[in-house]
Amino acid sequence: MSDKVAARSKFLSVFSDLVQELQDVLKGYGIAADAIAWFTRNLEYNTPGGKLNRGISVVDTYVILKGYKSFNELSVEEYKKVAILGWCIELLQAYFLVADDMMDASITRRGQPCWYRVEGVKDIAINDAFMLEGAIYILLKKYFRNDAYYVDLMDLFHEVTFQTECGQLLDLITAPEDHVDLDKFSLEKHSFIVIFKTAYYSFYLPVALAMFMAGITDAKDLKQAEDVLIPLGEYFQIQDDYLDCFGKPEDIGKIGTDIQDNKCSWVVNTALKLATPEQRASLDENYGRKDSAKEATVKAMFNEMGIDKIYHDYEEQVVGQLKEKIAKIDETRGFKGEVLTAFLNKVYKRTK
Ligand code: GPP
Ligand code: MG
Ligand code: MG
Ligand code: MG
Repeated sequence: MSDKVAARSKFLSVFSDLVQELQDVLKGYGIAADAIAWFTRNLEYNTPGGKLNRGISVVDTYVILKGYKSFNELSVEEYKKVAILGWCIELLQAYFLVADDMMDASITRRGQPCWYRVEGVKDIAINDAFMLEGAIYILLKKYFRNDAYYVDLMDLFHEVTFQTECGQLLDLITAPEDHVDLDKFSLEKHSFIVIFKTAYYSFYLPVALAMFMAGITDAKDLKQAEDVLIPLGEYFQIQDDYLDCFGKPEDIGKIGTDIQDNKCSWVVNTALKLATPEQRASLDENYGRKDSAKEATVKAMFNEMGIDKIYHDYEEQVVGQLKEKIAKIDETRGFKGEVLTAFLNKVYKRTK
């Protein structure tokens, strides 16, 4: 078994305990058995099916900060706690995705139908999303209430959740379904949207959680982490936008919807910057329409404009800048640049 497969399978083994523990909470409330079964199905359908990068990153970061060679050096209790923090991010992600897929009218997620499209679910998915979020705080309380940093963890989850909701808000109001106005878009607006809707919870949160558990919490170190992880998360979401248009559904596990959904994505913003008046007129007419022929016209134009090459140039440039920043990390208080390099390596040139 490769180290990566072993790390994933150990992390997954904690999930079954956690399901059991959450079921016990519901049993304690005396709720009907079919509600427990529903909640279990919600947890199992929506939480563990993805890449688990965010969750496993909490473990990886903690291992690096503590100076261990691998997660095998953690005690059983220590592993469980850090993995619970990882699963709390995966629950947060599950909560966001269940809701986001309804808002984006998406079809598939992680190679299966979006939860709200599963037989019999529909709008119950809204409550299911809330319950995935609620599970985070049940677990934090169970495992961390006696730790001095318990309030820091809760605070961080609350703040990052709110930041993500702010990003989602701007994402949604910039892309109304019934009215296309490409003048509303800009790369600056795009940058705000993606930093808030993705970078905080996907990149800053896993590292900050591991830092709290490892006791490396000087404000200067949290800031050093944030200063690299936010631009790294921005790059990651630009990849997501790129892959939505140019990726293969069998690689990314979802069918791109950004063009038809009128999304303020990096791809369209880059095209708008370069468009001739004719190309702009065609974008005005074809972008953001629920019509696959119009979508194909837009895609053909993106290809013609060489967006693919611009993306790859951007990627090399941003990765170079991030490496320079990481090389300058001050490690005197115990924070380590290696944490950030590990993240960068997971993101660079991903296809899924
Ligand atoms: C994903 O963006 C956005 C989120 C996961 C944040 C959702 C936030 C909420 C408060 C619900 P996306 O729509 O581009 O992702 P995907 O392409 O995976 O659907
Ligand atoms: Mg979406
Ligand atoms: Mg969305
Ligand atoms: Mg996307």
